[in-house]
Amino acid sequence: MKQLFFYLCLTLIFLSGTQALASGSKMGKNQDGKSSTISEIQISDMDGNKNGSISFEEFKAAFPSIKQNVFDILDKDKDGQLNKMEWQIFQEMHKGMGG
Ligand SMILES: [Ca+2]
Ligand SMILES: [Ca+2]
Repeated sequence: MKQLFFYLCLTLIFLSGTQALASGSKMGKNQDGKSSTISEIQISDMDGNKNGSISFEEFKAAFPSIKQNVFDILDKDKDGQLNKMEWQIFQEMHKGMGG
């Protein structure tokens, strides 16, 4: 259950991170104060060099408060990039927590 707690912490980090992403006007639909949810964010929204995966630098650009160890947890195969599948795993996890 320790891991579950950790993912809850992750969600809090992400929720504060999505505010930054939304205010970057990329999403352009949060004028009424509604925040973007994790499940609405696509790889392509973060993929600065359009190679189909997210480096830590790209990830941090979208979520300035993110830490390397958080990225490492999401990076299941440890190749230093988040691919679509790894991102979807996190999105599913997030949905499972009622977010
Ligand atoms: Ca990339
Ligand atoms: Ca990976």
